[in-house]
Amino acid sequence: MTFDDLETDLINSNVLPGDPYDIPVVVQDKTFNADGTIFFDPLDHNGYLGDVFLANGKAQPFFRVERRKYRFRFLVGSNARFWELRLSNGQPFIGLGTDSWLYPNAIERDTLLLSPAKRADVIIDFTDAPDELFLENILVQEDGRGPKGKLDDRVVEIPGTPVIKFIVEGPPQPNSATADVGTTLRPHTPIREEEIVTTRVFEFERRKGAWQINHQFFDENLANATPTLGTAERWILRNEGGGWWHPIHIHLESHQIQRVDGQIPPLEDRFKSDTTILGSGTEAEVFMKFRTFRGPFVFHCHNLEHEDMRMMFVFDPRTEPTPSPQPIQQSFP
Ligand SMILES: [Cu+2]
Repeated sequence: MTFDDLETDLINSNVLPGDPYDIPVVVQDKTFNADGTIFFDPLDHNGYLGDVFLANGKAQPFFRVERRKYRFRFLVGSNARFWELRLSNGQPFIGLGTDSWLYPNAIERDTLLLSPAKRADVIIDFTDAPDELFLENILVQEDGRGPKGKLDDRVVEIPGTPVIKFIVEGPPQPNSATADVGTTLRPHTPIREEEIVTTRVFEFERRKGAWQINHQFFDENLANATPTLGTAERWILRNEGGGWWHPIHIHLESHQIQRVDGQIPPLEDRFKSDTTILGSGTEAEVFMKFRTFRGPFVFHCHNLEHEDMRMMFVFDPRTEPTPSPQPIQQSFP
């Protein structure tokens, strides 16, 4: 089957209110039964993978674009698949932000490495693009563990797996999207080392046929961590390995990645995010500041099957310094 056999318009039957040049896109992977219903095995706790890629719920979608800049807000809505998205002509993206936050300045991004729950806010400039190009995935993943590797992201002659076909039409258009690499966006205030009052270590691993943090399953009545409101903490997020990847999603606040396996992270990960990708055996050091609300809140692996099989912890910011763990003070809504 080719894109021409089964073309569906990405946008026209699926328009959200707003700017026609500011396009939300959810990418997912699904497996379908012969009758077109979605196949799902509730006993598979490793992580669901699909063999059909969807954008905004559509298989093999196309999107007609003018020769100008468009803003895309990508969200990964897959259960367990990781993606590295690129444009088939090798053209970079202009990165505006990640997860819910803008960067201090727009940056160039050759590819977008994304896990379940991660978002990428980018501009694609179609002004000089070929008449047809694809958004494609270059990660190779065969099971819920995580990607096995990737196609060479610099060799555009080896195509990735298409996600969206762009049909680029008409002459170059003037447009109001003035953002370019380097454009000032939103000031960034780093959390400083001197602000850190507590370090906590969280180890993510497969045990007893399910998924644990620090050798414990999720307990909704237990606050595993009780930070003090108004303070900042260092959290060490450690993946115990086995080939498993875990995207760690922390609610309530952004966190700021300091190091991944001792190294400064790539530029696109140095600011605010709420989901940090832990490759197998990887350790990330993040800073987080508890500015606003008492809990309880959760953090968890965003591989949905890992999360549902209890790889989740509770943190419950308190007004006074409190040793942890503690029983939670108020129940989840
Ligand atoms: Cu996981």
